[in-house]
Amino acid sequence: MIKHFTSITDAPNPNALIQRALEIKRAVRRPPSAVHRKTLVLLFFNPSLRTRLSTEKAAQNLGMNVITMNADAGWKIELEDGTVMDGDKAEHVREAAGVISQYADVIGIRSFPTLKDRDWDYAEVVLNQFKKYASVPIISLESATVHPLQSLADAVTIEEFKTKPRPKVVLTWAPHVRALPQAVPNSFVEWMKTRDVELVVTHPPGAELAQQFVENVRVEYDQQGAFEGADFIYAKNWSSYTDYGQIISPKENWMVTPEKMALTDNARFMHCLPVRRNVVVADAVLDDPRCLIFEQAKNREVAAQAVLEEIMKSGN
Ligand code: AN0
Ligand code: CP
Repeated sequence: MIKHFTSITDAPNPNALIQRALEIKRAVRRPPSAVHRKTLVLLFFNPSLRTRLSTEKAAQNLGMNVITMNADAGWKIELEDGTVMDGDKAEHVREAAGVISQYADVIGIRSFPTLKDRDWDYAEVVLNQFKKYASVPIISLESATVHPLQSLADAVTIEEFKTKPRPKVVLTWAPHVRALPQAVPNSFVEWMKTRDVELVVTHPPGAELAQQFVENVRVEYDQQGAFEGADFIYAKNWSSYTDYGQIISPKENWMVTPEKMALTDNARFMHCLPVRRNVVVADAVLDDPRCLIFEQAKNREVAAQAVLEEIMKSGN
């Protein structure tokens, strides 16, 4: 029995501890399968409410251990190969990813774009360096350019709430006071393209998304025209891709209002959250019973669970 463990003087028999650690290691190496619990390590380089809670809960539902690290403050990691590390970055991603892989069976990473260097962001340097140097599977918790767990949950939600075989799904740009990533719209479009839906993207000039995402997608600059006959309105702000990272400020008001929703075919309103009330969307739309924001948030859990289960099935 030891009370504290702050120095060797706290351990009456250091050798006993060494031997016990080696014993544990041998047992862990050959685990009875029912006892060995898989471990998920979640690394957040940016804050999160939904992704963090839903992914932790999904992992717990599967009987996994979860370790979450908030890496948004103070942990500066070197991502470039071959650099002389004489600046402020104390650890290279090679070691960080390699070390986390010693504890984790799966690693989740949330990493927003810089919104300054488009090529760097769209090369997905953070995610790809972890993928390259970790020895276990990597899950995106929203990377620089996509947010697949969100889009999977959104696709599940649309599947649940559609009342027509081929609903009209409208992704509308909406205003915001800060420059936000294109990850959610990029991903939403990518996933909707695989579904049996009539997809329309509407945004003001200057808000064009990257060609690789919107190729063959109907884009309309007239928001109200796009809303006509819609079954789902999915609102999201994003900053400019062409004038990279800049806030777009159109002359007309692109906020989603009850008046605009009245143009639809009694559409359901969707947003990934967090949302700024009366900037992105009016209170009356969010508080209307046809709004699906909590259903979307709820579906984040089953989406994450389905993904984790699939990864585990692959024998990882
Ligand atoms: C983030 C974004 O636009 O990517 C997170 C959305 C899931 N949104 C905000 O920071 C408001
Ligand atoms: N929608 C979403 O991913 O929210 P968080 O940023 O809170 O995780």
